[in-house]
Amino acid sequence: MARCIFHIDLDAFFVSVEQALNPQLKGKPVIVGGDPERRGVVASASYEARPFGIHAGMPSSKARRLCPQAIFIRSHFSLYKDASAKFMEILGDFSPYIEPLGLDEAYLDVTGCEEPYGSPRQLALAIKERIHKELEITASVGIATCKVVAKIASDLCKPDGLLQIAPGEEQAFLNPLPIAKLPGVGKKTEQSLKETGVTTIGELASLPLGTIKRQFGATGAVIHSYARGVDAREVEAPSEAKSISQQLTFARDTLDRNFLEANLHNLCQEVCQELRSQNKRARCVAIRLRYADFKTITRQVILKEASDVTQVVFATAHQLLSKALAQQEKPVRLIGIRISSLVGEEKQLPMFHSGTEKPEHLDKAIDKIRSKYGSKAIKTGNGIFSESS
Ligand code: DCP
Ligand code: CA
Repeated sequence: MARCIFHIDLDAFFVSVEQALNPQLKGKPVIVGGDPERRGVVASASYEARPFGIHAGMPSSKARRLCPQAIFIRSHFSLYKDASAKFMEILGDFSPYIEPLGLDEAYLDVTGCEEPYGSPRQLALAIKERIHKELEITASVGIATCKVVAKIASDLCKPDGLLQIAPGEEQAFLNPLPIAKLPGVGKKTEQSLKETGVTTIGELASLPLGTIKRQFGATGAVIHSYARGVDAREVEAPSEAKSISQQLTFARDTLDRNFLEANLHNLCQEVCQELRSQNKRARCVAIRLRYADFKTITRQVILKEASDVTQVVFATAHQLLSKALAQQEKPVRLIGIRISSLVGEEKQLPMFHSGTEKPEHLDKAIDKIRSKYGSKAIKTGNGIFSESS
């Protein structure tokens, strides 16, 4: 029996949450994101703002030039997290097979769940209605026999849409669409395909598999299969987070080493606190720097032993920063940290005094105070500079 898979995506998510709280914002060009004065970027734009050319990732200052009457709102992540949790909970009432993708989208395998509703379409309408009733947010739903087609369908019917691709109709649906609509086709792949004259998904599907494999390797085989509407991936709950990251864009580009180190320390503190709250340790530490000219570098290192100690992670990140700064002395606009290769909580008991207990105690005490009074309540010496400058 063919599977029945939904891809459900909330419309203009951050904006919709703000509009639900403040109905005066409904029907207006609204932008949630960073401050236009401080090099913020657009996170979410209402559908009324989009005809002005505004989209996520665009500098907020540009968005304001394009649509001066738009209402700008700063992001409130805790609100979006709460709304997301409710959204996932609603979906869980309709099928146990949920695969969340970020905060506001999910795949749902509803094969066999549609019976009480009469049809997949009726089931999708019931889900949309529940979301609307409880969250005051519209959702768009794509229905198909596989994930990739469901995802493309939901994307095409936004906002407040419902698009069902009947079994057997996948190829006809995909054929005329531009290749950029296909998940897995990024800017580079799109460009290379265009250079060989391939602009639609149908044209990609009709290329011999060998040709596309030669050009793009394993990825080629995947996108070729997607282009034919073939995608055997199951809907499955994701494994736990594979990395934790934080980054910061400065109001002014800077070469001030103390300032960079202080900010890096604060970021390390934040990711390590999250790491410890998950009872995990990390083996890989990476930093990212974006220079004034937008050139971005990543430097990473594998630790000898996984750690959750802020001082250990910071010492490593600090070395990476020093090396990077020694190689290129250019003003920096963004600094970021990412810890990955996370391992579970089983810790080796130190046979001898290793000298690492003390920082761990310090971390514990800091975590406790920060979780009680907020992240600004306490900072260690290395992190103070960034607050006062
Ligand atoms: N987001 C962000 N920065 C981006 C893209 C997205 O902060 N560059 C956040 C804000 C969005 C949310 O993630 O509200 C969901 O992203 P979507 O791409 O699904 O965008 P929207 O939900 O805002 O709009 P759409 O109706 O197109 O899904
Ligand atoms: Ca969305």
